[in-house]
Amino acid sequence: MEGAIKTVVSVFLKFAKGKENLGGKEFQTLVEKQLNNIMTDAENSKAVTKMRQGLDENKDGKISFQEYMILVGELSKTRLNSCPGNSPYKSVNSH
Ligand SMILES: [Ca+2]
Repeated sequence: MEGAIKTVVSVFLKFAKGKENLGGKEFQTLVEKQLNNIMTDAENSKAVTKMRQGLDENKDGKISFQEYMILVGELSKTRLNSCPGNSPYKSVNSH
């Protein structure tokens, strides 16, 4: 658990390159490099742009750490739902 938190934080810092936000390009790179195993659309730049717009709560075109955490939470939920054997929850939106 501690390791996972450190990873989540260090990934953000690495791709934000010391800034407080991920720009569009940085976000795209992060998704491509880090999430291509769990996201089918990771290399589809249109899909990633759409996802970024959905996460961008204050509409400044950039992804803050807070907005990035929304993504991490959403992906964690998806992951939980995709493992019915390990999950105490029923998958509501399963395909
Ligand atoms: Ca934002």
